[in-house]
Amino acid sequence: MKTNKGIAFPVILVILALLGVGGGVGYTQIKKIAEKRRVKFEEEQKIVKEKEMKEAGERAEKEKMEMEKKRAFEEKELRERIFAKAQVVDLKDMVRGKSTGKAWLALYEGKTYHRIKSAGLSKLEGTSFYEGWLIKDAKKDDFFSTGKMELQENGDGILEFVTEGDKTFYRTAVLTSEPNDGNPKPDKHIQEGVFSSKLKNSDFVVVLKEITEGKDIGPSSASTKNIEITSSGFSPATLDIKVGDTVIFTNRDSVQHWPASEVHPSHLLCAGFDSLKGLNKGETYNFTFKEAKECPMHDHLNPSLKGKIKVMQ
Ligand SMILES: [Cu+2]
Repeated sequence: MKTNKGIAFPVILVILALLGVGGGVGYTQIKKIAEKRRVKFEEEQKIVKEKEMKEAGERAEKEKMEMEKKRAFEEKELRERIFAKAQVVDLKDMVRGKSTGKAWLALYEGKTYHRIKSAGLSKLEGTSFYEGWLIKDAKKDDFFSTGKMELQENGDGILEFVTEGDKTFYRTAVLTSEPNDGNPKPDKHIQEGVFSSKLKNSDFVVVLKEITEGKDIGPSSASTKNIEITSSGFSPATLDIKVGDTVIFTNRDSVQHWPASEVHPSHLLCAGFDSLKGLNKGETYNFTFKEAKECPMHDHLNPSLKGKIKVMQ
């Protein structure tokens, strides 16, 4: 073994050197493989993430659509409940045809709801269409369009119109046929009906009980009370009501009045109770009181005219 010792050392060196080179090569290869794996892993992660994001987006979209559907359904149901309590008038056929129709008009929580339902209408030529109108005074050009009516194959048509503010002064409901000529005035009257001028504006006000999951939670005795505003102020000036009751303010004076809760001028004591504009003679404003509290009020255009509504449980 003695002779081998001399050789053994350089041999070991060579082996170590080879191992070193080999190790070096091996290390570089391992590094390359690791890098490849890392890139592959990152790519996979990216795909997984993208897929997750896409799925989350699709879920959100689906939820949004379902919410939209629900909202549309609830809105439709609300409309039906409003129209069930609205004023209704029969529409006369103005061209001696065989069509029939009805028109509805209501004021609910500051919005005007209007509907025309017709049957037996004839198909129009070319690009002509049926259009609804509410007219106050045709001579003074005081009218507005309530939109196009889509006609079904059988000649039935329905037109629904909702707008901010009280438009129940517009008592003549008309359905016209319109050539597609861009003329913004009503053309040929096809059907017409007039809501009686004897009706007061408060007759158009609709009050609904609140509904949650099909159950009435509002007080079953919810009712409507009237306060008139004259030059001497609110009449009655104090009123006791129950939660859920609606108060209809009618201006009986020749000058404008603006009912609102205290404190002038911010009107935040009973939030929402504020007509937000001066009411003209005969005009109404209604507010449903949903909280049991005292609501002192005033005329915003003449703050010395005061009153109080006490809302009880
Ligand atoms: Cu005020």
